[in-house]
Parts: sequence; C-alpha cells; structure tokens
Amino acid sequence: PFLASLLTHPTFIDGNCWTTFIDDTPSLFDLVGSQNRAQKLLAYLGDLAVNGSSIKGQIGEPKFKGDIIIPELLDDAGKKLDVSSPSQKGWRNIIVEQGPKAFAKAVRNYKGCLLMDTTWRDAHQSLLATRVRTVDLLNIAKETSHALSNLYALECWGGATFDVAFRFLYEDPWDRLRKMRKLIPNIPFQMLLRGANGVAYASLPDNAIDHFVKQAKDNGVDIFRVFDALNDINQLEVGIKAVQKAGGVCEGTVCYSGDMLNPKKKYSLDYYIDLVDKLVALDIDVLGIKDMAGVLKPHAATLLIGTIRKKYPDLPIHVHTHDSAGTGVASMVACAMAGADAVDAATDSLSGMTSQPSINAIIASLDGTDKQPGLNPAHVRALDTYWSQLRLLYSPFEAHLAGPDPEVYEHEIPGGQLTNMMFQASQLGLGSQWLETKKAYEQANELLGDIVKVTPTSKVVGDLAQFMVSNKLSPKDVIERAGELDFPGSVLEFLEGMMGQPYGGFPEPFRTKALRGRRKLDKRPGLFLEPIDFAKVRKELSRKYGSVTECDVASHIMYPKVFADYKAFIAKYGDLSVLPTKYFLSKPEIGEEFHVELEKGKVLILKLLAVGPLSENTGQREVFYEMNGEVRQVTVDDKQ
Ligand code: 3PY
Ligand code: ZN
Repeated sequence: PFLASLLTHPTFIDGNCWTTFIDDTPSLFDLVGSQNRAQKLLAYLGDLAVNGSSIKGQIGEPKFKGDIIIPELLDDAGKKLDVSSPSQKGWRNIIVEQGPKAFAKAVRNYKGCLLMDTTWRDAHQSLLATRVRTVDLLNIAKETSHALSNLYALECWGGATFDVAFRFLYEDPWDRLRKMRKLIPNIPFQMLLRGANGVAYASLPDNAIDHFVKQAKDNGVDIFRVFDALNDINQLEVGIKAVQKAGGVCEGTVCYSGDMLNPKKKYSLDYYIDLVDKLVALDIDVLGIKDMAGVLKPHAATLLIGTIRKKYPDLPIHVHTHDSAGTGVASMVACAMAGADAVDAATDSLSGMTSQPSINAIIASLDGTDKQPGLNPAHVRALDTYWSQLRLLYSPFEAHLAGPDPEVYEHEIPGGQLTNMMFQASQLGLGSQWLETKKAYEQANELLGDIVKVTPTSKVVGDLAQFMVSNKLSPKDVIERAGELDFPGSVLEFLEGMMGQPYGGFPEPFRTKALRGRRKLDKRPGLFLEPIDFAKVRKELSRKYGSVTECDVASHIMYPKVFADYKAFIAKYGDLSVLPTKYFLSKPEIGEEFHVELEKGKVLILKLLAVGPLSENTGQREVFYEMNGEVRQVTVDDKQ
C-alpha cells in the first residue's frame, strides 16, 4: 500500500520527486495508516458478520437501529439556536480563571440549587452496564454545552467507566476525556475517584494515585468526587491530597449508609458529622454526600443537610443519590430546601430506579421556589429525545428492572451493583434465586460487621452473598466453618485490611478464623506498598508498544492486564471508537450503506455485499464488503 500511495501521489506523478520527498510528505504515511486502519476495521466487521457480537454482556440486538435524530434547541422566540460551536458560558470559567476556592464560593453564593447531570457516567453505569460509547456522547456534546450551560457539572468520567471502556468497548478512556473536553469547554467535568483505590478495586501506591489524578486533571477533569468505600479518613486523605496537588476542585465525600433515623442502626447523625469535621479539616472545596444505594430518606436528608449547613455555613454541599426505592426526587428536593448547593439528576430516559432521579422531575419540583437550578426545561427535554433513542440502541444491556425496589432499605445494595446482580442472575437462569441472593447480601453485610458498601466493599459483600447462595450456607454455617471455607479472594483482601479500616473494626473472631494466618493490616495499605518506579514502567511500555504517553503509564498501573488486552485488541482491529454503535453491536443488512469517519475528512463508505459459504477445510468464511466503491474481502474464522 505504501508503494501504491507513493506511485499515485500527485507530486510523484508530476515528476517533482526529490530526495526528501518521502520525509517531507507525511500524508503518504497517513494514507498507508488509514488503509491499515480500514483493513483492521474490516477484520472487525467481518468477524461480526460471521460470528455475531462478542461484546461481553450483550444479549440480542439493539431494539432501535434507525438513524438517531439530533434534537434542535429553540430560543424563547422559537428560533433555532446555533449550536455549530460549543457554548463558552458556564461555571467552568470560574474554575479555570480563578481556581477551586473561588468556584466553591461562587457556588455557595448562588441562590438556587444547581444540578449535576450524571447521564454520561453513573446513569448508564447503573442502567446499561456502563456500555455507552464515546461516539454517542460526542454526538450530543455541542447541544449539551448549550442546553445545560448552567449545570454545576457534568459527571462524565471515572468510576467503572475507566475499566469498562478498555475492557468491553475497546476504547481509550483518556481519548474520550479529551474529545469530550474539546466539545464542552464550558461545563465543569466531574469524575468519581475511589480514594486510595483510584479507579481500581484495591489500594495502589500513593504516587500512583498522584500521577493518575494529575493526568485526569491535565486531560480535562475539573471536579473530583473523592470517596472511600469504608469512609476511612486515612484512605480519603490520599485521594484528597492528590487532587489538591493537581489543582482540581476537591469534593471530599461521605458515603451514606443505613438509616440514621433508626437509633438501632450503626451509622448515626453524630457519625456523619464527625466524618464531615475530618473532611473539613483536610481543606476540601466541596462536601459530597454520596447515597450510593438510595437509602437517604427525605426526612433524614433534611436533618443531615440541615445540620451540616448550620455548622458549616460557607461549605458547599453536593448530594448524590440513586432512585432505587423511588424516593430520589423527594430526597433531592429535601436536600435543596435544607441548604444543599447542588444535587444529582439524570436525563429522564436514563433516570429512575437504580439510576439518579429524573432531571425534569426535580426541575418541576423546584419550580416556584427560590431553589430553581437555572436550566431551561424545554432544552433539557429536547436533549432527552436524543437519550430516549440511545436507551433503545443500548437495549442489549438492559437489566429490565420492573419498578422501584422497596427492599433496598434492608439489603442496601448500591444502584449499579443491584442492576448488575439482577442481570447476572437472569443470565445464569438464576432469576428464582434473586430474592435469596438479596437476603444473602443482607446477611453477608452483617457477617462482615455492617460495613459501608460501595465499590470495592460492595463487591466483597456481593461475592460473599453469592458464595453463600451457591454453597447453600447460612450465616451460622459461615461463622462456624470460617476456619475451613475457601472464601472469595475479595473477602480475604477486605479482612486483611487491603481496603482500609472499617468503622467499629473488623468482626472477630470471624476475621482471624477466616484469614488463617494471613497478614492483618491495621494501617492504610498504601503504607505497605512499594512506590511505583515510573522510569521503569515507561521503559517497559515503550519496549512493548513503541511510543507511550503518561496516560498509558497511568492505565497500565491501574489495570495492567486490561490495558495489555486492549492494546492487543486494537493492534488487531484498530480504534473502533469511530464506528457507529449499531454497527459495533450488530451486522448491517446486506446492501445497507453506512459511513465511518476514521478521522476528520477521512470517511469510509461501506456496504456489506455477502458472507461466503463455510470452507470445510479451514473452518473459515470470506466476507465481502464494498469500501469506497471497491470490493474488499476478509477471511474470518467461523467460531460457531
Ligand atoms: C463506582 O465506584 O463506580 C461507583 O459508582 C460507586 O457508587
Ligand atoms: Zn452513584
């Protein structure tokens, strides 16, 4: 292909070919590069045509395969708004021009209650197995920058989106971040950081967290919601310090668990206020209250936010919830009324149940009060027409929740995990065991000492629950046989202290019996981990992959195997993030034409022509595509 592009290049044809022509004409390599990319893309499309989708968790085909209609935004006079370039107006300007403290002050001084839209992160993490792809975020980005310019923030990165992007979507999350940032320069971007665990499932060395957060900040994140899955202040401090060093807005976060209205429960109002005091002492910019399971009842919300507001009149408070029990709107309105500065909501079509409460429902509920969030409801509704189509496009990842789960107050399973566990139970044909699993989750939590449950401790409780169900173990069996049972790895890691120290200590003698001589950490795990030798990592990666970026280094440190698998995948199939989702998840009809923009101005026009017969000798099939008018053929192993 290189020779072909050289021989057909106009300069070459004109005879103006001098010795440095090749060096001076990098577009020759572009051409070779894009031919390579096109061939790799064909390899993916061919495989999809023969073997169907290999995307993990996908069941069936998208319910909607039509062309996605991008909504128009109208101004007050009914005239179409020009959204050809992004809006420049928004809260991010204060962060960029004046820094985190000035932003916190301005938010505190705003008279309404602002909203954070979680559609781009937690909503699809909680409803669609985190599968929404970059291309579908970018396609609505400019409209979003206009319609939601008064958002407190757009939550769009971190949490599970980081590893799922690499693992199941074959996308680089850093690339996603940079592209989103370009199209939305005005709205602050918020990410979810699991404290000393970064975006992984156990602690990393402190210098790895510092390095990761710096890359996140430099590539586009403004606000970091830093939580710890056990509310361990020493673990929180690692993340908080990393954000402060990087110059980001630091939202130090309390995870809300249990029911503080019930005096018999472990986590009381005093417990929460004590934790807030510790966070304030670390000089956070914003206080986050994270109700990951959706168990913060409206009256508890009034009490909690009201008490903090009184004690800390200048501290911005930002509240997060899930609508699992159906009380999300009521609780967020209660927070707004009690003095919260921002609350979380999701676009209507990706709201409710295990996701965040509906953005339009919250806007309507605040109408007529002085807490209005400053958004135009017509614009918010217009954006949702896009997401209603996307929900159907991603229907293969639906968990088919039927309605709110009133048992959430008992089992306290976080939103995303609840959907995930339900989905897994139905995939394994264990639908009938679902009630049993939820009960086991509650029992597993008690056995572990009634801990705060959110990634990664929620996984520990979930793993123990599934272990109990599949081995038919009662809580009594677990206690009595703790010294002989082969517990899941995550349970042992938790008991060792690899996820920090739980409030009230570890359950004894269960811990000692289960650990059978394994170590017991009584301080935060980062103190025992060897710091990362970055020079060594850089060298190792460049030997393996040629050029490496600091983002590659951070990805490798966070998820070495996942990152290596991703690199191997794209070496074979190229960067698929540009492929429209319906062709990523399912094959086109024969003769159906579609376009893929490999990069700006380089468009491939594709058409599936035929899938050949199975060769008995090789077990392969030929797949014929038309690509920009030429017939191309790819040989594919038939795996069925
Ligand atoms: C995550 O850590 O990914 C979460 O969403 C926790 O709520
Ligand atoms: Zn959440």
